[in-house]
Amino acid sequence: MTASVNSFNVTRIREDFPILKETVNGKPLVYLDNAATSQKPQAVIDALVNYYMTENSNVHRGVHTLSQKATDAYEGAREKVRQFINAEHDKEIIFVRGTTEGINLVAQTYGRTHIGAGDEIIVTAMEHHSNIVPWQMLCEEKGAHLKVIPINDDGELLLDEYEKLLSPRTKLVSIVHQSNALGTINPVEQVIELAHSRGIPVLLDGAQAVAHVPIDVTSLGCDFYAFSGHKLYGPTGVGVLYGRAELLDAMPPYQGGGEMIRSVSFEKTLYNVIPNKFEAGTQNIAGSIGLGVAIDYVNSVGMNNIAAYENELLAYGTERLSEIEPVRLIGTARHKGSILSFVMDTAHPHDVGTILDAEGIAVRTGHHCAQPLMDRYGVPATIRASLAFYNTKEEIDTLVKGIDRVIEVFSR
Ligand code: C6P
Repeated sequence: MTASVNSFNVTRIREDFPILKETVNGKPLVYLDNAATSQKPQAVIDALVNYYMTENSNVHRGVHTLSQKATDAYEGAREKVRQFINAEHDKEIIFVRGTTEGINLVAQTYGRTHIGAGDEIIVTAMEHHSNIVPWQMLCEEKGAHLKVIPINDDGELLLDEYEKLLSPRTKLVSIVHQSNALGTINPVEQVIELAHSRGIPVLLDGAQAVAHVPIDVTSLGCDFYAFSGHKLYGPTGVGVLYGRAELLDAMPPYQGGGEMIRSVSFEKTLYNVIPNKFEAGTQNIAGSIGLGVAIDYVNSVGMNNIAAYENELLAYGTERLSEIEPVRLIGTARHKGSILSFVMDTAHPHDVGTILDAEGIAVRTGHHCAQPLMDRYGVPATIRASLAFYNTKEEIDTLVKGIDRVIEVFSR
């Protein structure tokens, strides 16, 4: 155990998240659905209330004091995001609705400009639908092809197969940083190096990774990085697309409207510079400010502390679940984030989820928006316990007791 984990005070941290005091079905809430969305610390809730009570105004549009305050707070949040992922420039941070919108933005702008008939886009077998469907839509429109990097039974990418897929027709590699359904943390450095050595840009879907591992887009060297605020303890409805300035500058706009223009006439419209070029219309101002406060919060805990503590929880959970006979873990990669996905030979995932809910335990059951991955494992669905840094070993024990209850019910 490292010194940082020793100094990690989870009891103290739990005090910051009011919802963790709730009861569900008469039992204390055990929230293990953090990959779907994370809970919000009081500081983020207060920031939203405070914004609407004291600063609410539109940004970049008024000379009046409130508008200036809101603009400063909004642009301040952009700078916090920049620092958090270590991007070089603020203008490389585009506020979007979430990971889904970030990937669609790249598909509809970069993709439509650079990808044509016969070209290829590479994804992996473990993608969320958000990193499959936008590319399929583009492929259908352009006559391009989607290529899929296979995985082994542990849920690890087959890098040799990846290398074989790279061809002069490959125009983009778009892969998930951490799988939402398996927990696998992909070797993105190697993936990027192999693509870049052939001049191919790389997009990383950071929806899950951003809350669990420190992200440094500059040292990674990725071309695009997309994530959602709500998985990083921030509000829903806001997310980030990072793009290298050189690429964003050259891309056409995504949506047209206010803010994204420099001048408009009926003859010709001139577009704004980045990031405004990609932020058409009134943005989720409160959400962006709330995301900035969520970043302050996780920074105060420390991303390295979070990662170390969650690894400890994951190891404990893996050990406990592996001891249970009918439980089969899906996703046993050597390098994993804090996700425990499993099936039980004796019970359907939805029944397991319902019984656990009666015990106050929130897990997600289903295909986790990764149907091709479920097909790869030959299962329709899994039960997924996804852990955050406010979870505890005692909660994992409660999960184990809940699974014992499932076994009892199904053995009758
Ligand atoms: N995964 C889950 O329960 P949005 O919905 O845009 O915030 O995020 C989409 C998304 C993209 N990529 C990955 C790897 C994701 O995990 C998600 C969201 C949630 O696993 C909801 S389906």
